Amino acid sequence: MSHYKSNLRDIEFNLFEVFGRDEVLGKGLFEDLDVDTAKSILSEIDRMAREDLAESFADADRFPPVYDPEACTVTMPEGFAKAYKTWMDSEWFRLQLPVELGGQPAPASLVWSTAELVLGANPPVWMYSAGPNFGYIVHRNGTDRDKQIAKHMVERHWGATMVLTEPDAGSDVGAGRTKAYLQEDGTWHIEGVKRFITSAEHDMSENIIHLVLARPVGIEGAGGPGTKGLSLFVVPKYGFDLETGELDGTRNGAYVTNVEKKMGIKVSTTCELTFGDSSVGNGQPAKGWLLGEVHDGIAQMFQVIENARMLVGTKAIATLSTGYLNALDYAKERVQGADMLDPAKDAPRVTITHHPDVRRSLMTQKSFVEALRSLVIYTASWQDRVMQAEAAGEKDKLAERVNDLLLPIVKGYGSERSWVLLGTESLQTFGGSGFLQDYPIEQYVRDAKIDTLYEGTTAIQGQDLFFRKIVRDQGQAIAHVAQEIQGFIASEAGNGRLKLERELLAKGLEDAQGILGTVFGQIMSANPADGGDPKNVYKVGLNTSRLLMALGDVVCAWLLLRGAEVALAALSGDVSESDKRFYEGKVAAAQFFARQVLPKLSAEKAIAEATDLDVMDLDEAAF
Ligand code: ST9
Ligand code: FAD
Repeated sequence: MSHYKSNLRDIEFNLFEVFGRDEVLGKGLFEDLDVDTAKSILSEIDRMAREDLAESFADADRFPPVYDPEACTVTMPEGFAKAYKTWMDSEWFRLQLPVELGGQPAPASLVWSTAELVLGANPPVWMYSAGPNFGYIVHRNGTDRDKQIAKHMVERHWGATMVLTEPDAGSDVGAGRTKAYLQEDGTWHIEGVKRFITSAEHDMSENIIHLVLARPVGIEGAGGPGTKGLSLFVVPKYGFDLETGELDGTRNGAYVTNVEKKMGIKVSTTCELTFGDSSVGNGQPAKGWLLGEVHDGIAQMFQVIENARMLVGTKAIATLSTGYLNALDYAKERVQGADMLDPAKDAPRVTITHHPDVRRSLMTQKSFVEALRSLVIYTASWQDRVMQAEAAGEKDKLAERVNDLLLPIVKGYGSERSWVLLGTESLQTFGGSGFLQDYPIEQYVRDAKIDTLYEGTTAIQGQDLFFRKIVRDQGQAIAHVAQEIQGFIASEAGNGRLKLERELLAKGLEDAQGILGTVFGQIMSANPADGGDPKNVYKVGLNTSRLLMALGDVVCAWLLLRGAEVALAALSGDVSESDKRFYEGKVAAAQFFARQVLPKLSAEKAIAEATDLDVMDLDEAAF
């Protein structure tokens, strides 16, 4: 039986009942994709995820890829390679590609909904299969030569990687030392060692294209310090004919010189990647092309990173969802103890769903899962607007700003909540059995921990949210979202049934705004030009992760309550028995979240306000 338990009903509820995605389907950019087609795509990918992609999930964890250090190659486990082939052969990746690259553009909201299904069933399938989508980045930023390469990446199903990290350059990408030397024929030779590179070696595609950040040497106006001095290079594993894409029999000097042994997602290879070392492999240089022939590497790479941050948040949430549904099934079967109402020693034993603490735990899981799913699809709905505007040759500035604001919340807040709840609630529901490999939960916990780390740790997401998405944005996106939430609070949403929850939301919003105001105050008080103390910037650093989590809680509560409003309206009409249960569950989850999560924000606000510099002044030796 499949480990993966999906929730297609809730995905469709968000898409069509809450966020009205039928409005974008069947017209304009998406005219070839109507609602029925979208639903049949979801249904087919749901089936494939549960039946075909999920099958090798545990096996590939127990028997991970095998690295051969002599040949610098990796042999993938058979079952996983089969799942990967199934997914690539289905060519659903074309939903993310433009027509000129052989794609069938679909709204981001639909794409990320399908992503949840694949990422819940077997996350590395989605990650390894990103080659054609990397091709889109190469196409979008490229010269005619690069566009030709992009075409091969799509049509020949080549793998691809994003290559930023080095031993001394993790969060601090700008500390990277890998260099690029221009050759007479216009190509570049890359030299350096990159670390932790996902999918950099495997045997599932005939070629792998590495998108590498490196610092050009001896070029005026490029190669300076920090991230701005980095350029983006397209570096293939194997040489190929530019016209046809046929491999030309040459092996480029980019070799995987180690594959890490990890806590989770073991089937996803995490590689040390060595470029142009004469003592490695065939000793040949690592030849590459400068993407678009412009030195704009970090901005180009962030186009990949934005997609990957959405991916990581969606992966985390997908895992929490299947974790919760597995826990729920277990709780409905597991008989242990008597009902609290029946203290007799020989009282009948009941399933653990009868125990209040188990119910609290299950509802905590359900409400967060459904909130986070809503957050992903809400964010993606803004991406739909960005896509539509771009297709019309315009820019939807507001949609771009709001999407930018929400991305660190999807990634940072989504991964933190998911990883913690998987351990403290989903695994806990199983009791000791959750610790065993008989159930998928222990693997979920191990596999989900990475989501708070890669693509920018949670600390980096918090800083990105405050400094870039709020301060630099001059508060425009956050003001828009706050205004939407205010509108909901002031409405009659729920027709009396959500009155208390709207009050709680109002207080939660006020507290989150209070935290934001406090952090603003701290940054203002750090300006020496106004007589401030520069050290006060530490106070900001002590609170950006708190702000990230607080805004996440408020946005999630609001989205759940919007869902509850829709559910209450549906319940006032004729609904089937299963829909009745579904909608009642939506209302219950929203009320629970508003009542149990939002009141904690007052404490967070008080803590933010009381921030001092004690922890920064303490001698390191005292820690
Ligand atoms: C990794 C991979 O961890 C993990 C899993 C991979 C899974 C497989 C991959 C599959 C992906 C599929 C993708 C397919 C693609 C499909 C696409 C389809 C459309 N937003 O603030 P500054 C830029 S990989 C946008 O001064 P510092 C911007 O250009 C490793 N841009 O930063 C800016 O210039 P300006 C991940 C942003 O102090 C410039 O950077 N590693 C943003 O120099 C400089 O900005 C990390 O994530 C943004 N939010 O550097 C590193 N932020 O200001 C984490 C910056 O003029 N560290 N830019 O606009 C950070 O993010 C740091 O904050 C830092 C700081 C490096 C940016
Ligand atoms: P560090 O940057 O050393 O961080 C250590 C700790 O310090 C963290 O808690 C961090 O939050 C904190 N910290 C660091 N700087 C600051 C700061 N300025 N303010 C506050 N706190 C800070 N990279 C790629 O380029 N491509 C990949 O495909 C890829 N895949 C990966 C796959 C895996 C399995 C792993 C583990 C990593 C992968 N990475 C990849 C690298 C990943 O993006 C980095 O690990 C991550 O960005 C953090 O860098 P680091 O590990 O060096 O930690």
